[in-house]
Amino acid sequence: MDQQVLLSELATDTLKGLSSNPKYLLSKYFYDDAGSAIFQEIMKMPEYYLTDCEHEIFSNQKEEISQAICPEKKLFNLVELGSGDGLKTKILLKHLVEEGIHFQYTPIDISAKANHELVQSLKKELPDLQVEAQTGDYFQKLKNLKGDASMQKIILFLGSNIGNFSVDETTEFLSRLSAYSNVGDKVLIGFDLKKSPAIIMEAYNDPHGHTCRFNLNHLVRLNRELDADFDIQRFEHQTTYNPLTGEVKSFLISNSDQTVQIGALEKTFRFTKWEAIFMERSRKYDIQTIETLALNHHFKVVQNFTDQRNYFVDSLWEKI
Ligand code: AVJ
Repeated sequence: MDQQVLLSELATDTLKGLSSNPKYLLSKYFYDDAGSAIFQEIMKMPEYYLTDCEHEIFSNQKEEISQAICPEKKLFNLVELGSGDGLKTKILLKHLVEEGIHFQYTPIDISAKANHELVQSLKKELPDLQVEAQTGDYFQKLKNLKGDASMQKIILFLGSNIGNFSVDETTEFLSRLSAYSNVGDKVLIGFDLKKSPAIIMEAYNDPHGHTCRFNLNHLVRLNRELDADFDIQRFEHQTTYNPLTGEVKSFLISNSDQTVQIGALEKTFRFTKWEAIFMERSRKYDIQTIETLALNHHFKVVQNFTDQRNYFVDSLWEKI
């Protein structure tokens, strides 16, 4: 049933995106099974510093993070939005369990498969941990959690996933996060920071070809799931970085005049030579902007946890 709902959502979003001018596709659809596997490859590239930085933050500062999220050692609910494989979170989970801190872990993910694997691995690695995995849209799930004001919530949104949002989407996301939080609840959000453009470009543009494959896989997915006939030889991948806005933008560019049929939409789309499809944004932030974002949404910044090179920050906020 879920599959059906997702499919029709993919169809509607694809119709909307490819009928727009300029054309776009939504980055949330990168993560089918093949795309998730390619993203694992991206995370393993030495040039993709984001994962290493956040891993370093969690490894080196787990004591400080634990202390800051639960100074009173009261029972709390650790909620993670888009938990995925939970690799970095496990460092924190292990530490909290070792410290004898009482909490429940609620990973929320759109992928039932990812959730199942996470729960299975936690059963083995941390058998005493209380886990309540939830599959589905995280705003729906968060809404349900708001009612339970008896337990403080700590909400994790890691990995610079927030960077995918436009300015409007960021406002929408943080407004809802704020609305579903009670005073005293906390959120820990991973932001990638502005840095030398050369370093950023190395991470996205594209030393091993993984990012290109990641983007083209979106078209392959449309071929399979929407009965489309994209010829991936006829699209080139390109990334730009704008240091004013902090936005990395990823494009697939048609290298010829062509038409593409999408069976499930019963439609044909024309691409002119060198026309671009906007595929993804990955926004880079500065600390000042992060603090303004927090205040604008009724949070105060409790503490910023950065890596040694100051490339990345996990920013801890409290609802006021
Ligand atoms: C998973 C959204 C954090 O934007 O850096 C990596 C996805 N895209 N390389 C990012 C991605 C191209 C990644 N996020």
